[in-house]
Amino acid sequence: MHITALAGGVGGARFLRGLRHHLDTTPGLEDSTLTVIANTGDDITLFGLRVCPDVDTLLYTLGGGIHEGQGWGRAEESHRVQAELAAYGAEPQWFALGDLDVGTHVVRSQWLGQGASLSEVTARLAARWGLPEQGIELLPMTDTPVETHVVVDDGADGERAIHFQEWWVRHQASLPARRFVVAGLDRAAAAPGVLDAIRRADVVLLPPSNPVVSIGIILGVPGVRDALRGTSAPVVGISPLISGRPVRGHADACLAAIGVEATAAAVGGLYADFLDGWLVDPDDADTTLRSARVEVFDGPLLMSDVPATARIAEHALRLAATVPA
Ligand code: FO1
Repeated sequence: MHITALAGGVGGARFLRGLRHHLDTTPGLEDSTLTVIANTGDDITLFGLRVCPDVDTLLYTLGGGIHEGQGWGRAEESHRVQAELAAYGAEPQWFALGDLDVGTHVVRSQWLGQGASLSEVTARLAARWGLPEQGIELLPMTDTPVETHVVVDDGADGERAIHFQEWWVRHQASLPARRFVVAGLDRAAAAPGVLDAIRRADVVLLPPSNPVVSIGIILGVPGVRDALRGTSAPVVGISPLISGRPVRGHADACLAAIGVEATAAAVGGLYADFLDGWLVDPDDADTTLRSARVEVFDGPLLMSDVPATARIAEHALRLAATVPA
């Protein structure tokens, strides 16, 4: 079986690690392969280095190098480089760059500077983290540099656009967001392999990633939404909300910015034109979607550890086998 998934950072990476565990421990499914299409709207250039937070969270989580407590960045990390940058008064200091993590950004920036595409660079990074050996292909959604910006209310001064990371990390999504603008997205082309991976999959999954600034951004890449509408594979999504609240992150603030209610029903509604199955938590079992073609199922969605997450993935795959595509 070949599974294609669209993913953001922490939630998507943890779900996919559980999925890989489920496949590896289920007789007959061990040879299944996975293509992961990663959001790159979170990307940012800092200190001259290209940082791709969602790609790196996927690499480190699936490759066994993630800082489990944070959900992003490297395990056993130190911050000597950042301390040195601070001593020079270099900004920004609100974004924590660990020493091991800096190695990834340096090599990525070097390879990009030598003319490699983000897809090629990501494939080289994935090789170091052992993803191909696990049957996992990691693709950036596009090779075109794109960046999500948040238009915030600046009081008397009106509106101001800031980089997504500044809004998310520095302000913890506390500045009221009016809208998201993704610089470069309208001119971006899907990265090589992205559209084919959706069209040729046996199953397409939407992990419980942020529906606005992760999955929503991938859906904005020209051709992706059409590929999802046109694929013959069943498309199953997992709600990122439990009882109207994200387990982590600020999906509720993102949904408020686009005028969508923070409910499993409203999030499922964002995907209703291509979704076949929608998995919600038992706390949201009363969820109904306006689109009659999407079947709604419920099962525990708390990704408390790898085995619990593997059970969620198993449930999603069972739904994929039952819903009409
Ligand atoms: N998230 C934070 O909350 N604070 C940080 O200082 C921070 C640094 C950081 C460095 C590298 C990286 O790959 C990710 C990092 N993140 C940090 C996480 C990340 O920026 C966000 O959670 C995502 O972009 C949202 O998906």
